[in-house]
Amino acid sequence: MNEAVNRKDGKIALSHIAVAFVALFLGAIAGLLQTFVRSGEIELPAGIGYYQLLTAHGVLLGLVFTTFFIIGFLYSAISRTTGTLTNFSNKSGWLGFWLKTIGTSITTVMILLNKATVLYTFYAPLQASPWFYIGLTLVVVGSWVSGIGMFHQYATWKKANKGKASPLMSFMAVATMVLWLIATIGVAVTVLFQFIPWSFGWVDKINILLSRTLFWYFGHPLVYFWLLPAYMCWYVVIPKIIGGKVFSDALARLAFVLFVLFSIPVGFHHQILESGIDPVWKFIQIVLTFMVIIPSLMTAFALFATFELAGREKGAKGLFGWFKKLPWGDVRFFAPFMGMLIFIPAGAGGIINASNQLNQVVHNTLFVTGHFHLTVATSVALTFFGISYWLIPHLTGRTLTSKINKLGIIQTVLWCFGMFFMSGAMHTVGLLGAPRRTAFTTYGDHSVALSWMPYQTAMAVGGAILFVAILLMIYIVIYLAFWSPKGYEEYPIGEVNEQAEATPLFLENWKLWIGVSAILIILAYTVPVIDMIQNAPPGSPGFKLW
Ligand code: HAS
Ligand code: CU
Repeated sequence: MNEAVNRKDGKIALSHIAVAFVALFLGAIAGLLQTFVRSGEIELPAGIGYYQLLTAHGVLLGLVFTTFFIIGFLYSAISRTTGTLTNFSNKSGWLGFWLKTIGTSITTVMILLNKATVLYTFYAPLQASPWFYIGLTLVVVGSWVSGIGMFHQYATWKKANKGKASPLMSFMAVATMVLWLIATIGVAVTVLFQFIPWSFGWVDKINILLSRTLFWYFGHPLVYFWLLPAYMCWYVVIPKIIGGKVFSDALARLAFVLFVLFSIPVGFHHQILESGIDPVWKFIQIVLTFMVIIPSLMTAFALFATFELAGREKGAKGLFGWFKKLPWGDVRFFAPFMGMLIFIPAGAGGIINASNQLNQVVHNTLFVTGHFHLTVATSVALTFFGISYWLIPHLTGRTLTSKINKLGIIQTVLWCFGMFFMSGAMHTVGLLGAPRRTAFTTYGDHSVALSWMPYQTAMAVGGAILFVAILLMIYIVIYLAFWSPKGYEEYPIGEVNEQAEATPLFLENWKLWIGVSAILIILAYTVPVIDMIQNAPPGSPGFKLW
């Protein structure tokens, strides 16, 4: 097995990560300004709209930062664990990168020109310029090309190592991309067959309910596409950093398989309050939503076990003695760990969202915005930062210095503080009824709306702290890429605990898992989608409300 990612292959990962951090920086500026507008502190200059910024923020952070970082990281994981990339995988890596980058540029320009102020969910009947949708299509097609490149590499390894379980990291990368490919079919169908013809004016009307359903068919697994690479770090990288072992290879693989099975047929939990869907089908999809909580609970269990076993190995005593043995001063551990810790309340918030009665209270309020700033913007983002501290120097042939390690710890603490204020205020004010996706308004000085104001100020304070943290992160990334001393930084990959059971090979039976996944999707979606098409209302023309 190669000790390092091959330099030539490493460039694919590095290029993706570079675009990811540019997007992070631009998206963060939008985020900072939003919190200020929303709290009534400032008005935007030069005709920039609040919703325009909100679109830029969601697209650049939710879609661009994540997708680029993830594909870069997965490419590095595959090439680190299966050896030098085949010619085909290398070429696909680059083709995928360029398609995604061109697509992202088109989409971003359309948003900046104020021709696509439709938010990152681009709900119909809001209608953007067709180029916005074409840009998104290129991003999706590019990600497919990248995925196919990874599958090819994995298949080549499998052929050369018949009868053996693949390296855990590669398996996880493949599972993540399988999930992504199945999920993106939904968004591809709605964009190609609904949004593009409609925005060019080839057809006058769009079936709104169908477009939203196809969006959420994709939109929910999207959140696991963000989460699974973080889980790769938690399952495989963290054990190595803390001087422990992967608790169980089989459990980790099973968790990933369960995500492939259950993360797609659940989109209706975003549409609980959407009319036109029979409650029976909502109920079925909510039951499946509760199934997809299980692999996260398995992950929590495996992590606690990993921590405890590593601690006992180092002489920890008692129920919680292991806690003191964790390497608190190592940012490669500390940043992802804070991500895990915050995933406990973040996941609890998700379970609240998914509960029918409670969803009536929180839907379309800032509570939901609070939820996803804990999940994707803290658990996932802090883990991605945690990965960057070693991955960037690993790929550039440099080292993580103790000064940057310290700065990284400060960065993590600032992030948690900022998020505490911002997301904490969002959750609370959401329960008081403050809607999400709105600019500053007091609704004619209504007393209820006025009671939200202090929380919106707290959101702005949190947003400002987070912005400082972003600047620090950007400095760290640039330092690690260009200025850090030359040397070798380890790519940490944990070994599996010897006492764990051997991994059953059926876990790698992709035909089986993709088959079961297809059955679940057909079960959960066929009848309601036919109903949406057959009993569709007349359809809607496009609106540009900005
Ligand atoms: Fe969610 C809305 C339900 C997870 C992201 N979610 C959103 C949106 C986003 C998002 C972006 O059912 C908004 C979309 C929009 O714009 O409208 N979500 C869930 C559920 C889960 C969940 C049930 N969400 C996520 C993750 C996300 C994410 C992960 C991003 C990465 N979410 C919803 C629902 C809505 C929703 C509704 C729609 C709301 C509405 O009405 O609009 C579950 O997957 C959560 C399971 C997680 C757990 C936690 C396990 C804990 C672990 C950590 C262990 C810690 C350790 C360290 C070991 C059960 C693994 C501790 C150490 C110590 C020493 C203590
Ligand atoms: Cu969801």
